[in-house]
Amino acid sequence: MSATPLRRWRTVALTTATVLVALTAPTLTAAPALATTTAYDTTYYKNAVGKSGTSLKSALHTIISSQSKLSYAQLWDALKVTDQDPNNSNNVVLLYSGISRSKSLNGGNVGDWNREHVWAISHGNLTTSTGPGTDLHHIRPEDVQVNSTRSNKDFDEGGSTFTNSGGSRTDSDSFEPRDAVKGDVARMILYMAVRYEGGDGFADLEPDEKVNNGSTPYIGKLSVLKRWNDEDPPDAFEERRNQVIYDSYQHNRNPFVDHPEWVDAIW
Ligand SMILES: [Ca+2]
Ligand SMILES: [Ca+2]
Repeated sequence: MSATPLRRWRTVALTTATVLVALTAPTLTAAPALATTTAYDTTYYKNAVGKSGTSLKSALHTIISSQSKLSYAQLWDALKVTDQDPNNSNNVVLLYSGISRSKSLNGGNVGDWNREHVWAISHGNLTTSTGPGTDLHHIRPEDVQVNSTRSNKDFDEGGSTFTNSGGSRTDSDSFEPRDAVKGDVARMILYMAVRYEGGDGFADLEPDEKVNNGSTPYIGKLSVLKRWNDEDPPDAFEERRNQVIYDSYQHNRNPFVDHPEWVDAIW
C-alpha cells in the first residue's frame, strides 16, 4: 500500500524531466526516438525484445517474414483502405503531396493517383511480381506526376518544390518528402531492409550513405533517414496503417512503427 505514493512521485518526476528535455532541446535537432512498449511485445515481438544490432535485425527478419502476400493488382483496393483520409472516407491521402484525392481516381492519367514504390523498384531490380515489389508496407498512393518526379531517386535533403509537391522537394539526384511523412519514409525503407535479406530469391535490400544508387539494392542516405525517424515519430495515421496491414492483408508488422528506437538499435 505504501508503494502507491512513491509510484505517483516517480511519474511526476519523469513528466517534469520530459518537459525539461523538450524545452531545452535545440530546435533543429530532434531527440532520439524514445523507447516504447506495445501490446505486441510479449507476443509478436517476444523473440526480439531486449536485443540490439544484428541479433535484433535477424530476430525481426524472422518475425516479419511470416506474412501473406498481395498481387500487384490487389494493391489498388488495399491502398483505398490503408491510406484512407481520416476526414473523408471517399478519399485517400497522397504520401508526398499530402493531397486528399478520390479513391476512384486510381489510374495512370494526369490527375490520377497510382502506386508509389517508396523503395524504388529499380533498386535491386524488384518487379511488380508478388514479392518486395508488391509489399504493401512500402507502397503508397501518389499523384501520377509526383510519382514520376520522385522517380527512383534516393532520399536526401535539398532541392526545390514542384507542382503538387505539398512541400516535398527534389533536385537532380535526391528527393526530400514533406516534413509530415519524413519519418514514415524512413521507417518504410528500413522495414524493407530488414524484411528482404537475400535468402528468398530477391535481393538483399539495405540502406547506404549514397545517392545515385541506381539499380544496386541500396537506398540512401541512411544518416538522413535516421534523423527523419527521430524528427517525425509515428502518428495515428501511420499506426493505423500498420495495424490494418497486420489485421487484414499481410499479417506482418513494420517493427519501426511500433518501436522507432529500434532504428538506432540496429543502425
Ligand atoms: Ca509522420
Ligand atoms: Ca536486407
